Amino acid sequence: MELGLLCSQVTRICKETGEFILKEKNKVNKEHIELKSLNSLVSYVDKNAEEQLVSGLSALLPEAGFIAEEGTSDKKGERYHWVIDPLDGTTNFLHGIPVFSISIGLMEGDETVLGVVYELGRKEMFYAWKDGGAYLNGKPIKTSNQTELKDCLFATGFPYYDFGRMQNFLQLLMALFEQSRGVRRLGSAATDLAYVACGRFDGFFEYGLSPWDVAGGVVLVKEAGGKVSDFKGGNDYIFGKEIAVASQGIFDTYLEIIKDYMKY
Ligand code: 2AM
Ligand code: CA
Repeated sequence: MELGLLCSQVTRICKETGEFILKEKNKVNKEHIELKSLNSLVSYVDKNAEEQLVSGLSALLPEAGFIAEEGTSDKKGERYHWVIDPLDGTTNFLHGIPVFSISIGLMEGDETVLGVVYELGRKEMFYAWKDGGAYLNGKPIKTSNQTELKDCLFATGFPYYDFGRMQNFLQLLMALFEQSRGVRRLGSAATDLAYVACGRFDGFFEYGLSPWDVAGGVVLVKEAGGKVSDFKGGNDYIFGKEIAVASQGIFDTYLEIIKDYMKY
């Protein structure tokens, strides 16, 4: 399969759905908000956007299955699966905060081979495919070349349902506050990963995430030269609900700190 060509078709589909989401931004109001589970908001915008994406992607690669946040399709594929978050950063979207993305990953077996993150607040299209490099709006991107923690800016997401590990998480944050340039919390994991890929952030970590929050972004980070793992240093970061990514030059030091505080 020609992944580069497929990737450009996926970005076209994302652009169309992105226009729909942005058009609805000014219409959606508190009455449209539904609660899926504790703190987990959704509206008709997420659902309609996902239907559009599933229909566009089905036409591109009919044999592929889906793992999609809003459950539009749970079709099983033999070899390929699209992993879709139609709106990553829904809470931002519904509160009028401008960081939210469409995130799409393609898995071939256990491997993520194509990723697109379209950040709608700034209309930035990030995309990458296996062995093809990573790009932002047509230009190649690379992770940062930092080698010292004190020069690094990190991103994370705050726990919103699994509060059992909160003390470890807060102590990890305190250690990073002291040793780095700072920590940001944008509210969209897909965007955080894209920002690591283009060198704006030097690293990102979060626990409690779902496959659709990270599948697209990890391809960006890897193809931009960064490293990706779970908190133990293993490969269970798509379905394992724990992810740590960073530029090559600081990854090992950074992962040791995460392991230390998260007790691995
Ligand atoms: P979502 O907007 O698609 O739900 C931010 O920490 C990351 O966690 C986002 O990728 C967000 O994806 C996900 N997330 C899911 N539910 C969340 C919630 N209730 N609050 C904050 N983030 C949530
Ligand atoms: Ca979502």
